[in-house]
Amino acid sequence: MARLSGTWTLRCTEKESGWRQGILIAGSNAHDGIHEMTIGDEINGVQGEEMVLTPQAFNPDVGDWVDDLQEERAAWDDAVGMTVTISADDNPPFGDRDFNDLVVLCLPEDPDLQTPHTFPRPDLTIPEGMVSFNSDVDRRHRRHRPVREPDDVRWDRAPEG
Ligand SMILES: [Ca+2]
Ligand SMILES: [Ca+2]
Repeated sequence: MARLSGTWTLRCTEKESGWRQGILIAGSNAHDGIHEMTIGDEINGVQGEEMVLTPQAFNPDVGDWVDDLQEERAAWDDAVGMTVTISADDNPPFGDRDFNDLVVLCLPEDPDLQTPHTFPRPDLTIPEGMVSFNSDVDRRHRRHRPVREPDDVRWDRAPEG
């Protein structure tokens, strides 16, 4: 499951499975529940302070939605900002682990997550030896962390829209 805060667009970029696929949203202001998705589908304005996104597949034998096995990846895209990609393989533990049964790209709608100033970019001007390896790893981790800290002042800002 992916944990997100703020306002996001969810876009299905891959769906290669015989089973129906969807994303289960919890903790949102207005989008909780299962949303069936296929390639090209978009859900806009998914907003919440601590949302949990879980890819699911509709298992026809069970007649219900069941959790997929999933991988997630956070990345910085210079064009759109902070992105999170959820890749799912259905029918665990019997899946083929192709992780393309459902792929959902999460795109930020918050300006804070769209500017290079939100997360420190690598500063190549820092002289060698000034930064220890550990703090470098910490900073990289912080930069990609999709959930904001409660003590972050941005939490106090009123939600947009
Ligand atoms: Ca699969
Ligand atoms: Ca597949």
